[in-house]
Amino acid sequence: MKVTVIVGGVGGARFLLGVKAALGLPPVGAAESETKHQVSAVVNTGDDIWLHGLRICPDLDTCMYTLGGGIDTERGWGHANETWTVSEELKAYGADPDWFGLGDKDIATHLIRSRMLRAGYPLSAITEALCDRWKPGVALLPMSDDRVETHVVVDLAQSGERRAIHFQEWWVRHRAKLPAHAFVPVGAEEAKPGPGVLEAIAEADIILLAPSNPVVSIGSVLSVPGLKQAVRAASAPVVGVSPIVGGRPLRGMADACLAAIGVDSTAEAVGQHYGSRKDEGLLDGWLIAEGERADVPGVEVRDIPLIMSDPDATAAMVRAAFELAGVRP
Ligand code: FO1
Repeated sequence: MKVTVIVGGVGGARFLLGVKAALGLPPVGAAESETKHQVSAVVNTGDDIWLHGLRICPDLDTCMYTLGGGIDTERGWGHANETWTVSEELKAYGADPDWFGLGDKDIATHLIRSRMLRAGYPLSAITEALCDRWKPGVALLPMSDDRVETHVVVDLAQSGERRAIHFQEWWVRHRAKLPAHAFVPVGAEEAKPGPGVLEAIAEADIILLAPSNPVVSIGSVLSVPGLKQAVRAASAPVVGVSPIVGGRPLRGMADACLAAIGVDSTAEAVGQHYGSRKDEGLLDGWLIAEGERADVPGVEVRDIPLIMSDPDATAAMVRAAFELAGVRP
């Protein structure tokens, strides 16, 4: 069975562990024997940033480390057993910015990626090369090989002037506490879908929207021209998983992002935001948390336990999505 998942960072990576488990694949690492299942993840690259001369791709790296067994499970990003010597040295030099934590092991990934980018390799080929080591068991497809960076329009506290800052500065330096007026995927208009992305969507037996940030992750992926249309035109059923439980995101700050675009932090509001494929939207099915209700016209809604406490719990969510879509692995 071909499963294609639209994902962002931490939540998306955890969800992919469950997708693999639901298909009887080892959540971490690649399947030993031949498998009849193919999982493709279309990964958000709007969070990517150049820092200290290195290209950082948080969502791709979070998926790669999580599925390859190298993630720091506490933080949800970066390497396990990380050290911060280089970051401390950079701080000693007063090298800006000092608010983004770069672990020593993580820097090796960025050095390889930056060297290959400078040698002219596209991000998709670089990701494939990095995955040769990590063997995530999922095809990690950057949403685009072209540069798309999410910028956030905020009022700077001191002067009150309205400025666009990089998403990472808003997210990490300001902890998303600066009220955001808009999210702008800079470069999206000229971006083309990454290699394999349109095929993964067209050939899927089921398309899943991971419980990632609807605005800066799922929204960013679908800001690449042609991707939303591809999902809407796909023959596969499209099932989304709500990232909001009990009116709050389980992780991250999706509520701050949703507020900025005038969408309530409820499973119902996010489901309506994605919309039904029968209208102009994306969804055929929408999974929300047990006991909750959501009226999403034209979309079949089911409530199930949505806590991704471990790959098996997440696999139960994925199996519920398969059932809702009427597909069988
Ligand atoms: N998130 C933080 O809150 N603080 C950090 O210092 C930080 C560093 C970092 C380094 C590499 C990386 O791949 C991710 C990192 N993140 C950090 C997480 C990142 O900001 C978010 O995971 C995504 O951009 C949002 O999904």
